[in-house]
Formats: sequence, structure tokens, C-alpha cells
Amino acid sequence: NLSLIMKPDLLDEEPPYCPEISPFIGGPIRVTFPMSLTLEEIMLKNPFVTKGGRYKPPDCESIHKTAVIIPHRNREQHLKYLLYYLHPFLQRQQLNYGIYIIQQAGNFTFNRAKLLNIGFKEAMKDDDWDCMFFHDVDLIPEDDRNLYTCDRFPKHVSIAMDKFGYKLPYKTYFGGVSALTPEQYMKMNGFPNNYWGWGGEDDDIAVRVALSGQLISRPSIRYGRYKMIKHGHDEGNEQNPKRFNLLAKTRRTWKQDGMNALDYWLISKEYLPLFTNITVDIGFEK
Ligand code: UDH
Ligand code: NGS
Repeated sequence: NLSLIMKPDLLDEEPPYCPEISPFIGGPIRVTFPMSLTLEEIMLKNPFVTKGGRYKPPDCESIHKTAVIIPHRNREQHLKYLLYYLHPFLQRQQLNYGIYIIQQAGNFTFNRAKLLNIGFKEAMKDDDWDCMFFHDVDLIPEDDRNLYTCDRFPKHVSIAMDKFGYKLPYKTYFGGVSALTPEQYMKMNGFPNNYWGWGGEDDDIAVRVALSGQLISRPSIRYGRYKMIKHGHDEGNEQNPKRFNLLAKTRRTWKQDGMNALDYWLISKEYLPLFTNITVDIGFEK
């Protein structure tokens, strides 16, 4: 067959890999909060996003597969703003990505870290993600150069938040947004399941990073910038009075409590237009 010999490149149907640095990445993002914003509007603005909130660059094969995991209950307005900014942001980075919302059902005390463990487990059932972004719903990235990819070590990403004057509040702060490969995550047995209510679970995660023999990686302080959507105190997420006691024991407990001790009831998993919606019954503090 002559055509095979003459034009091998035209017969090659595999798309090329995307460039190391996406040409669509800009710089700082102006973040504002438009008064009336609907999911419909966000869908119209993101025509290439497919069921479950998935996306692949149309013209090249992405070298990165990132799942964004968002713990959620009763913050619908924040979720809309985050989706509004996050979808175009991730597309400009030419990522193969999916967005997962993990909804805690019922009114028992909130448990952020356990929801993140569930997000990891459920997302990995769908695909072989190479990077997990654990993402609070109220943090909007303010710079395109903050790449939603993983590093050699667990990465704490939201290092310059507006509410802390665009610097770390303290050296080992690990809250807000972080990114781990499945290997880094499993090496520390995931996150703790036993922090009910506000506070401390992020510090526990930072301790687990160290106890599992890993370091903390960070983006440049110029890029890891976030605007936090202002809000009051959530009902059902009161300060956890046990958090200091728990933190004092992490060294003894991290191998027993984590991914290997995760239990929950999956109520539903819906592949919605802008995200995969996972609703779970996670029980309550015993
Ligand atoms: N979250 C929910 N619903 C809740 C509680 C928490 O969706 O009821 C999720 C959400 O993704 C949030 C994350 O968990 O971004 C962390 O929640 P948080 O309450 O620990 O986070 P934050 O630091 O708020 O944003 C602390 C209380 C702020 C009171 C400030 C008064 N000025
Ligand atoms: C620490 C909390 C963290 C929390 C951080 C920032 O004190 O969970 O403050 O809080 N640790 C403990 O309580 C042990 S913030 O200013 O965002 O409300 O993330």
C-alpha cells in the first residue's frame, strides 16, 4: 500500500501530547462575584465539559490527569462561584480533569477529612488519576500559573490566601487546597477519619506527611494566591474541642486510622453536567 509508505504521519491518528507549558495560561485572574449566576450559565460557558464534570483538551493528549475533590454541605452559592472560575482555569492549563463534589448527607457534625478520603476512593474507581486536588469550596485561585498538577512531595497549594494577607499563617499550615499523587496519599494512609467539626484535621494531615517520611512541597508564593469567599460560621461544624488531644496522638494513630479504616454508605453518585455529585452517609462521632 503506497499511501502507507508515503504519508505515515497522516495515517497516525494518535493526537500529539500537549506542550509542557500550555499556551493558554495567562497571569493573574480578576476574581469578582457576579450577583446572579446560574449553573446553566456556567454550562454554556464550558461547552467542552462532559458528563460528570470531565474535560480533555480537544487537540492534544494531556500529560496530566487531575481530579479535584471538594467537600461540601450547604454552600451552593460558593460552589457556583468555584465552578465558574475553576472549569475555565483548568482548561487553560490543558489538563485532563474531573471535578468531584462530596456531599455529607444529614445534619450530623461535618467531617472534612473523611469526605476527602471518600472523594479519593470514589474518584479512583472512575479513572486512574495521577493527581488529586483536595479543594475547599470557598477558595478561588487568582493566578493561572498556579498549576493544578502534582509535585515530587505532597503539595500545599493555598499558601497565599487573601484572609492571611497573602502569606502562610504559620509554617506547617496545610489547609484549604492541597495536591497529592495516589502514591503520596497512600504512603500516609490518607487522611484522618476522626476529626468531627472545625479545626485540626489539616494540621494532622501535615503531621502525617512528615511521619510517612515525606516533605511538603509548595508553589511559588506569587502564584499560590487565593481569594476566599467571605462567610460566617457553618451550622453543624462547630469547633472540635478534641482536636488538640487528637493531634497529640497522631504519631500513634495514623497507621490505624486513615484509608485502611474508611467506612461510609454511598447514597448516590450522579454524573451531572458540571461535576460528579457523590452523596454519602458518613455516620457520626462515636
Ligand atoms: N464545608 C462545607 N459545609 C460546611 C462546612 C464546611 O461545605 O458546613 C466545606 C467547604 O468546602 C469548606 C471546607 O469544608 O470550604 C472547610 O470548612 P471550614 O469551615 O473549616 O472552613 P473555613 O476556614 O471557615 O472556610 C471557618 C469558619 C469561618 C468563620 C469566619 C467568621 N468570620
Ligand atoms: C489552626 C487550626 C487549623 C486551621 C487554621 C486556620 O489553628 O485547623 O488555624 O484557621 N488548627 C487547630 O485548631 C489545631 S482559620 O484562620 O482559617 O480559621 O486551618
